[in-house]
Amino acid sequence: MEQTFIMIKPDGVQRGLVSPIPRLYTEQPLRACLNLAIGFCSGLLEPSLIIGFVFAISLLQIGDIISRFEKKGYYLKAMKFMNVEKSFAQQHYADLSAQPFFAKLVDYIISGPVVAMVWEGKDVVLTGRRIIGATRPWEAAPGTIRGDHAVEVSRNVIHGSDSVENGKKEIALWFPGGLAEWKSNLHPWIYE
Ligand code: DAT
Ligand code: MG
Repeated sequence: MEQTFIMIKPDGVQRGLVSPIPRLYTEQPLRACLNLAIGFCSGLLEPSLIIGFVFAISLLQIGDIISRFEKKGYYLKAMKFMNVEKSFAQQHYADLSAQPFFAKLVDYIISGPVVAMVWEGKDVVLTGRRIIGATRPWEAAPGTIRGDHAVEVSRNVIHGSDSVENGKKEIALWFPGGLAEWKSNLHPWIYE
């Protein structure tokens, strides 16, 4: 199965497209209240349940961007939340070093933390690019991440490898320690 490198860029992080709990409260207030009530009642019976409960809802609501890949049927193989050094950003975007926007692009990528991930699945490189949408957000179809969440090409929320070959290079660069070994129990329900 194919693997791709996906990165939520600093604007995606700052705009809360990753963070789970605030979205639950702003978009599904009734469900959030119900969850809180259940959590409170269980906490009365057993205080340690409150902590387990908060942890459980944060796992259930794993964020808009991440859940698009997960719902599609792809498997998370690695994820880290990190700040990037300038030289590292230059290395990641080395293919674009001759472009006039290169310096600006590098400054933007190091302007705040990013979420770096590896996703695995059938045709995940190409399909991942389709989920992300066109580079220029005004050309990205509604329903894609950039189509739904971005306006400017220089603030387009997310990166995805553009070929299997580049995916391998990017995964090696960002996750030199290797990936998680696991197989989802849903696998036979998603893949033939
Ligand atoms: P993609 O991220 O869709 O693979 P790319 O590899 O051509 O696109 O460019 C990398 C990033 O560089 C892109 O996501 C946003 C930025 N970028 C591309 N074209 C740009 C432009 N004309 N002005 C400013 N930033 C640009
Ligand atoms: Mg690219």
